[in-house]
Parts: sequence; structure tokens; C-alpha cells
Amino acid sequence: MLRIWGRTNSLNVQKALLALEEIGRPYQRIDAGLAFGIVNTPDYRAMNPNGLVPTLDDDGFVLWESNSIVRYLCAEYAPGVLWPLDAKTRASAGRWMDWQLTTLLNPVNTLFLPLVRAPGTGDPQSFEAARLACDVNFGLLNELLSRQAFVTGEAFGMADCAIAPVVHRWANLPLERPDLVHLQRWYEAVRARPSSKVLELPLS
Ligand SMILES: N[C@@H](CCC(=O)N[C@@H](CS)C(=O)NCC(=O)O)C(=O)O
Repeated sequence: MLRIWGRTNSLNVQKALLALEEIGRPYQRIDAGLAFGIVNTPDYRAMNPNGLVPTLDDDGFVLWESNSIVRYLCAEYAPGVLWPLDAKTRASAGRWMDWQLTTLLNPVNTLFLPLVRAPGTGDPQSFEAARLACDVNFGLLNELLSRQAFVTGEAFGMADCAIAPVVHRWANLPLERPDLVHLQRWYEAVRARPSSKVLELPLS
């Protein structure tokens, strides 16, 4: 049985949930993190010493780090569909997933905290730098998506699972954004997939 711990308003949990919905296997989700607690209990720390969400348990195989969870689910349950069998396509997907973690995410969260989760925090200089970084980063994605339907080609795959919740968060911030038509087309295609019900909650 697949089990995942994590609150649904967490972007990192949403990545794993998207992959779970895409593979179409039954799974159980247990609320954890922030108001739900659990992450500091000895049992949880034994699974995930970081005390963060998400954590996955697949019949005793325990895994943390959202992108590693996405990779595992796609490789184990959707090879050749979400997990590219071709090494170059797989490397390209892995590259965009690394970019999501190292480059795309932080500026989005610098905007998200004062605008949504923690009003009154942050400073105007960091906010403006993050806003500009987002325009550059999402512009780069827009350029990629002007040439192909999804992040690593013509089919939805694991990199789309990792990137969709970040685009979703940025696209729904009360903020002026550049008009990125290809990114918008991709976002609408992602939102049309039944799996994207995991993105339905308002940002919080
Ligand atoms: N690099 C980790 C980061 C995990 C992370 O920062 N999770 C956040 C939620 S997005 C968290 O656990 N925050 C504390 C909490 O919810 O209690 C991953 O991608 O899984």
C-alpha cells in the first residue's frame, strides 16, 4: 500500500500527489506538517529525519525529498509513460527537476510568504528581486514551451509533475505577471488533467 504524509497546501507534497494521481494506484494520505504536527514525533523522525513533508512509504520502502519521490513513483509505476526510458530524455527531465528545486522555487516562495502565508514578513528589496527572478525563470519556461507541448517533449512526464505546483503557486499570487502565452497554454493543459485536482485548494 502506498502511503504519503503531508498537508495538501504544501507545494512539495503537491508534486508527489500529482505523481500519485498520474500513476493511478490507490494510496492513503495522512495530514502532517505545520498545524497538523506529526513531523516532530519520534515515529515520523525515524522515517524522515528532516521533520519535513512529504514522506512516502511503499510497503516498507520509505522515501523523502519530493523530487526523489516523484522519480521513484514514475520509475516504479509508470516506466515509459511518466519515466522516460530513453536516457537523454530522462536526463533532460532530471535537469528540469533539479532546476525547479535550485532555481525556480525560492523566488516564488519569497513572494508567496508575504503575499499569502505570512503577511508582514519579508522586505521590499528581496521581494522585488524575487519578482524579477520569477519573470526571468518563468520566461525561460515559456520559451521552452513555445517549442514543445510539455517540459521534456510532447508527452506529460515526471518533470511536469515537479514543475506544475510551482507554476500554479506563482500563477495564483495576487501579483502582476508578464503575459507568457506558451506557459499559460501548458498550465491549462496540466489543469485539464484529472490529476490536477490536487491543485484545487486556494493558496494558503
Ligand atoms: N527539499 C524538500 C523540502 C521539503 C519541505 O521544505 N517541506 C515543507 C513543506 S513544502 C515542510 O515540511 N515544512 C514544514 C511543515 O510543513 O511542517 C522536498 O522537496 O521534499
